[in-house]
Amino acid sequence: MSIKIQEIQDQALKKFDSAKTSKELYDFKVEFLGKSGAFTEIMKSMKDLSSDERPLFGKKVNEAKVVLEDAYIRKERDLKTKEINEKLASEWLDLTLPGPVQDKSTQHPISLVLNETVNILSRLGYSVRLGPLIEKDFYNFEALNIPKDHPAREMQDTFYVGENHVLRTHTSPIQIHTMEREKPPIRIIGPGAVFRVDSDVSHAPMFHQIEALYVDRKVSMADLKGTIAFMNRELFGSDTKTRFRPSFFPFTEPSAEFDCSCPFCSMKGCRMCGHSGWIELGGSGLVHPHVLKLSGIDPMEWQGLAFGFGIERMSVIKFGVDDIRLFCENDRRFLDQFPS
Ligand code: 2NM
Repeated sequence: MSIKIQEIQDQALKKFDSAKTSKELYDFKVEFLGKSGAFTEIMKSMKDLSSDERPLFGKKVNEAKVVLEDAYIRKERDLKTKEINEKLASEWLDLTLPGPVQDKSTQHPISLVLNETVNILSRLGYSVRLGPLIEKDFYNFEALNIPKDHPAREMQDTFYVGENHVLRTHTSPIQIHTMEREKPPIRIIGPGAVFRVDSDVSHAPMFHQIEALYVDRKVSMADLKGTIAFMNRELFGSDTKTRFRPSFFPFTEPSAEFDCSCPFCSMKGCRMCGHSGWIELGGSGLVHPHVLKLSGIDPMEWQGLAFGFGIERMSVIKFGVDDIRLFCENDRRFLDQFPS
């Protein structure tokens, strides 16, 4: 019987030794040491032995198993090492290759000008109010003293939404809503998208505006000029000059358009300023007493200043953009040139 054990052990050791892969080795292990392997079979023959032969037989089988387990572990370690070395020799990684490129995000030039203006005016006590894009005729025109026969009300200039509603043509309705809802003193900025039937190289049907409103006792043109001059210096540099030209708007009296000294040529005259040294920025004025009254504010007690400008135009001036269509095309070659 012990000869049989020795035979199986030798056979197993020979097979283990001949294994070329760890998979093959494992299959041989199962063949001898597995549940229905050679040793399990031989253990079954124990029942044919006499009771004094059995302990010795059991001992021999266990010894043979230990020898094989040990041989298996050593052979497996050799094969695994060999396999890893072969893999290392045949495969390689180029650790000098660049990693995957992470797209960097940037702020849209409209957001940059909007955020900067909000930051500047917030230091003067202004806070932001928003409003709907679709407005009643009353808030977009009537409350702003724009008469029924005013050309801005024509279908050719304004997008109508049914009989009594329009896509807002300016952000002034935000100021009207605020004056109706809040008590003076009021110091607010209304930024947002506005819509006009207009489309050519320098006009888009949707663009963005910022309008500011300050209602308090004894607000004057001096406050208006100081506020706008400060904003322009902060936006374009401390040596920027501001100029006011008399103008007309139905919702302000008096009204003035405002310019800044040309930041491109320091007023020497260039293509950007049409060789005048000045660049037109926006409109302004003292809120018309009739507009205050319509919004529930007593013009004998309170006065208001208001001003507004187009954000695209401000962005064109600040960044030297030469085509306003770039603002809504989402071309990364354009957008990537702005800071994040
Ligand atoms: C401008 C120019 C001048 C303005 C007036 C008002 C309101 F509602 F208070 F009357 N909001 N915005 C205003 C005045 C806007 O933008 C070119």
